[in-house]
This record gives sequence, structure tokens and C-alpha cells, in this order.
Amino acid sequence: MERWGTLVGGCVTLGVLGLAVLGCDGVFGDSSGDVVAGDGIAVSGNTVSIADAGVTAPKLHRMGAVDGDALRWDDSATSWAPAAMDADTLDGQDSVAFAPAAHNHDGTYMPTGTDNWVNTSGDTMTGDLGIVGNLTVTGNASVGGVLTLPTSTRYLALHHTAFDCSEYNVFWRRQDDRLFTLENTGTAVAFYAPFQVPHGATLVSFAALVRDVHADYDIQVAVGYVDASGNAVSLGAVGTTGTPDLTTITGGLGNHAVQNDSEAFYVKASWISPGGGDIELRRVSIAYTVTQPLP
Ligand SMILES: [Ca+2]
Repeated sequence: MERWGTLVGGCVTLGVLGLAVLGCDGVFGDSSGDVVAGDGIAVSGNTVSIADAGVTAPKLHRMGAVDGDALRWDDSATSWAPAAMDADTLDGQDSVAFAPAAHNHDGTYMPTGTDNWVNTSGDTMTGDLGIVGNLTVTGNASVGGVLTLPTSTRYLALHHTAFDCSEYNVFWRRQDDRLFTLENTGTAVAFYAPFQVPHGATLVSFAALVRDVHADYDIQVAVGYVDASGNAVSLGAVGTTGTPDLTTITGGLGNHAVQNDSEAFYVKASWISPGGGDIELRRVSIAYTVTQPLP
């Protein structure tokens, strides 16, 4: 029997890929009797069906889809239809859609009952926020608590003209770069300069640039403060020895925490007058640290 192009047997219907085979229950066959099965068609005996994975993407009709669409069920049309699939479609009505225990996102990240995003028009965060990178604020910044900075070292500089002699009748002189005495040799002289650093700062060290070319007399520089009881408290003192000429002498200040409400700070430079310019005071620097944006 010629079977080419002939539907044999009973009836099957293929409603896929635009192929309709009606009025048969057999399969296509060629003239030699071999079964001819098309792309995606599965044949088993006299049964023809769509093979598993036989419907590939090119076989789907466009159905009016545009770029980015996904196939979604249209309840009103009771059919599948292409439609946009964007974030608004995915997030559902609220975070509940993402919050269930079965989902990877738990309540830590997606608390139900609240919004779960930063509103660009303004928002409030009730917990802490850590930023590894930089924070740039174009507008004003207001801090209700304490703004803490990494410990930074700052310096207070005292030119020698900040010093005043402890005695009114001592013969001493200042020039642009130096302070020295012309008082009679062997007379003890002392010069004081007050200084102030921000309240809460930590006094770390000091350095004095001095000149000493006198073999017998040296210069001492000390830093201290008058405490709440009116007593002078020394924080540190250093001095020259020998004849170092122009030199910087340094000393520590014990990391004293400055309390300007009850303490007044000063630098004292003292020496025995050599009767000339062999001992000089040039300048003093006070090093202190702060952890807050103090003035
Ligand atoms: Ca000396």
C-alpha cells in the first residue's frame, strides 16, 4: 500500500508548531514504510506526541511581545500573554513577598510592615550605619551626639615675644628671632608665657628652640599649669647642658587632659644671666592631640 503522504489508521491531532494533522490515528510514513518524525515530534508505535523538550523557543509565537517581556498568566483573558517583567512586578505589594522564611531574605534585611528602601526624597534610619568608603555631604551636616575623629596631633607655637619677664627690673632684650638677657652675670631670670589649647585636648610634648654657648650656665624650659586649688603643677621640664649652641630641647607632658575650666597653662624659660647673649630663647612648640573637631 502506498503510504507516502497518506494518513494511516485512526485519528490524532497535533496542535503545535502550526501543524495540524486531522483524521488519523497513525503516523506519517514514507514509501518504504519508515516512520517519519518531524522536529520535536515523538513517535511510539502508532502514537505521535510532542517530544519532551520538543518545544523550543523558536517554536513559540511572538504573541505581540516586545523586548524584555516575559510570559505571564493573564487571569482576565485566561491565557498566557507576554508582559513586562520589571522590579515593580517582582517585589509584589510589600516586603511580605520577600520576607517569608522560605525565602533567602529574612526579617533582618526585609522587615515586614515598613518600607525597605531608602527614599531619595528623605528617609530615616533607626539603626547604625557603617560606611567603608567616603561620605560626601553637599549640604549641612548636623550631629546630635559627639563627632569623633581619628586622633590627630596639632601644634601650638609660641614666639619668644609671648614671654614676659618675672622681674620688672631685669635688663633683657628681644629681637626678631631671639630673647636674651643683658642683666648682670649670675642673676637668675625667668620668663613666662601663657598658652591655651582646646578643652579636652591631650598635652603630649613640647619642644623649645634655644641657644646656649655658655660653659657654666644653661637654659631650662618647663611647662605647667595652675590647678583648681591655685597650685602650680609641673608637666615637664628640659634643659641644655654644655654649649650646644642653637638646639631644640624636647620634653613630654604626660598626656595631660586639658581642663580649661579649672586649669591655666604656661611655659617657663629660666636661666642664669650670662651678662650677654650666650643664652637665648627662640620659640616653643606645644604638641597636643584631639579626637573631636575642636577649634
Ligand atoms: Ca650651657
